[in-house]
Amino acid sequence: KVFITRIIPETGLELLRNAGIQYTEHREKRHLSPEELIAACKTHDALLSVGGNKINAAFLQACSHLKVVSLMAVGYDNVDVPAATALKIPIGNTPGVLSNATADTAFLLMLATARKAFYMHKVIGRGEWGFFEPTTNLGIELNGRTLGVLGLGKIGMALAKKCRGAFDMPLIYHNRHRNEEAEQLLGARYVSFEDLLKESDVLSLHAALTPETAGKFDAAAFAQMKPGSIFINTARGAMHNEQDLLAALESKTIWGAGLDVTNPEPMDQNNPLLNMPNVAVLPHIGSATVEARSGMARMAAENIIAGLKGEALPYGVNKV
Ligand code: 8YV
Repeated sequence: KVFITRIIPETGLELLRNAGIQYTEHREKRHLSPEELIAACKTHDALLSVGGNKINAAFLQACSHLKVVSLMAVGYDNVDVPAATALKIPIGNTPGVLSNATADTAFLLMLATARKAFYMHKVIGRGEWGFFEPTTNLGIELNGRTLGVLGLGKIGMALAKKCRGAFDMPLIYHNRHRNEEAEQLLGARYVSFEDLLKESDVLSLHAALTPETAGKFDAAAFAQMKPGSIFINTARGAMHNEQDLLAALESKTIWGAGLDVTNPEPMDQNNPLLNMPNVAVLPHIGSATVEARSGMARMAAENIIAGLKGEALPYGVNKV
């Protein structure tokens, strides 16, 4: 029996049913508390986790009977993987299938920010379209500008290819490892983190949230970026300091920002970022396409099926 923390696409549920696996879905529109999640998992053999439930050491110790914890997400910063490995609990995730959707979201935010699109939409809604003047409502063009990527994995590569095709953007990146495919295929240049800040016209985050990347974009980082630059975060809100970002935008230290992830989530509806012309914010919809979500549900279910059989997970994070 599997406990599923949210309503998920049929592709995943159908696979589970066909494998003869029973499941319970938490269908209420609210987060489960840590105590409720433990209580639910006590009566199940596996967990299919959606929405960043804290899979920490306390949870894993309380639920050490679980045969598999399958995340319907690529990011696993919410999981204490060493604790899971020590307890021999396999952890699965869903990489690859959401790369295009998330890169599309970053691309959308870049363009929306550069042309103040979300703000203009609100201006019309307020009845303030007004009188045309050639010097107002001006954005900036992305063509030929330098794309900087922090974390050049599958999602960063998907974005870099789109930006090369659409806007002929040169690519620089900073990463834990060199990305030879990017260097050969796209002529990408590996740079230090400081040079990434200094040289990017658009700086897009595609790294995992780790102690190394948490809070990395603070006042000191924004101060090193170009005045005409755009900051894009579709990775995790905890990588940027939102007050520092607001200050950098207000002081025109940077040109604009596009966020699909915020800190905290959900973002407060009165957050001043929502009223700034050069800012575009989305409610964590990076992977929210029919294609990506049905693929993620399928992969998450495949991990459950393998884990319950005691087999290695097809999309495993740890070796147990
Ligand atoms: C998910 C995500 O929607 O995959 C990830 O890491 O952030 C999103 O695709 C979210 O984590 C829900 O589990």
